[in-house]
Amino acid sequence: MSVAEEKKRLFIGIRVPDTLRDELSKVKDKATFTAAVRWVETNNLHLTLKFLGDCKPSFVEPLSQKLQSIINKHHSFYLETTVIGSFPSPKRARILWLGLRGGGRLISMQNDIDEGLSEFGYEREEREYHPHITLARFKRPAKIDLDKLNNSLIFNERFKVGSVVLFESRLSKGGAEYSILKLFSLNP
Ligand code: 3AM
Repeated sequence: MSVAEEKKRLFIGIRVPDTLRDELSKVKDKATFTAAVRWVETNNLHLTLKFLGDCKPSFVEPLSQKLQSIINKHHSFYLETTVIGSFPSPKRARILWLGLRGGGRLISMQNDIDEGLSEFGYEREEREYHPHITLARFKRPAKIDLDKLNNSLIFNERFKVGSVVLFESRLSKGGAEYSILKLFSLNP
């Protein structure tokens, strides 16, 4: 077995509820982009809190203990959808996302995770955390009409977040496949 096969590609995130997943699966039917775009599989839709990259399997246990101790200090909260946007800009879009608003609880938890994992040598995120669900990736920077897309779709979803997930991402020619390695329940 090669070294690459031994490692697990990990990230910490939040699952998207089925109701919102179903709504989001309709975005691609409304989008009229001419640029080449790869849509995220409905099952893979998630909110990333921290990307960890390739990790040794033996790291999963100490990582999980640390995450558990962080999550134990936080309570469940609600997230609300905002609008569809793009990174880095609509003129040169690489990523299409749905924005989320989570008030202080999401930001405080994400900040604690970011800070807590610096103990393991992970760099702290310098950019401001911008909660989003990635919907699609453009193969090349594309100019897109976000107003048209947002006007054709109305997202007004509010959902409860009761847990945080340690995901494993497996990359293949067919795209990424995410599976739940561990689930950490927030306090009610
Ligand atoms: O949920 P989003 O799309 O924000 O882009 C990847 C995805 O984020 C990101 O981790 C999430 C789960 O795959 N990601 C992938 N490679 C990355 C890297 N090298 C990365 N984030 C930072 N550095």
